[in-house]
Amino acid sequence: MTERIISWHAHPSKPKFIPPPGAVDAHCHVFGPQAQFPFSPSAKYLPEDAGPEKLFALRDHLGFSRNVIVQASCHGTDNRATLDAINKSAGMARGVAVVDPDISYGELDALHQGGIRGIRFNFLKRLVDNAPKDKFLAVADRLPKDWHVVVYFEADILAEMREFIAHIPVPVVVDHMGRPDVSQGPEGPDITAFRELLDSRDDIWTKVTCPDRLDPAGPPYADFVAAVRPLVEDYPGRVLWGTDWPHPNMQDILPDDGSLVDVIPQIAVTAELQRKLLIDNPMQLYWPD
Ligand code: 0GY
Repeated sequence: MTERIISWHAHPSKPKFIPPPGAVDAHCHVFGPQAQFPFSPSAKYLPEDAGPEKLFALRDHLGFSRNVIVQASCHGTDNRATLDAINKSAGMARGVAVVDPDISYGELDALHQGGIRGIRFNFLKRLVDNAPKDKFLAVADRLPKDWHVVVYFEADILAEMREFIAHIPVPVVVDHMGRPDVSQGPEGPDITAFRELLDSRDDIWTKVTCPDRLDPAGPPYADFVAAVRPLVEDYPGRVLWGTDWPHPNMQDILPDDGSLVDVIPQIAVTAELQRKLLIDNPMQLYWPD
């Protein structure tokens, strides 16, 4: 695998929606720079560099204040690129790491000092080779105070994820709502099953993210809006929003980040819902201290 892919728009539009001051982009990544932070030997895709300078320029262009940087699978369990970006953010970024389940307490503490506030368990077979649930639960038991677990899976395995999620001993954040088929509508089987998961504990949060991945019709992402707006209204204190920049693996349809931001007022239709989605909720999880 030698081709370096580019999955981000070179000139994203300026959104019409102006995020409230202090808004957090709570799901984004950095790639590299590879010369300093090489990709994992088991990476399933090899992107061009998309480092912190580009990320922070996008943050400013879109009108956001903070970022939550999620360790991308192409960097494996080497979190140095994520930590480097957090370190360069002047306190305006925090992160989610991917760790070897045998990680020591000392290494976890170092990640905490570096701005990490959670770890991610990725169950997508196209992204990772192994997802050992028993080892994941063991490491989730040893996390520093106020950390949480981010879980990434697709709707076809939601049923088998339920027991695992029930046993996670800290708050849980589900990436991209577990990737429902939004064309089924707000009462379709995927969203219904996902609501049942949210109802199974009061500390499961979710990212109402990735219209570009979930709604192939593209902007204005009508199916995504129809399915997700009721979720934001029914779980206003448990939703997060993010760009997903640099959109790993989206090289065939480069999402325009400005259009993604313009989805926000369609799924969070009042200023209060927008404040919760973009400020109160992510601040509670990532800047509790
Ligand atoms: C996302 C989605 C994807 C990739 C990763 O860590 C990753 O490589 O998260 C994907 O390909 O669906 O959240 O960025």
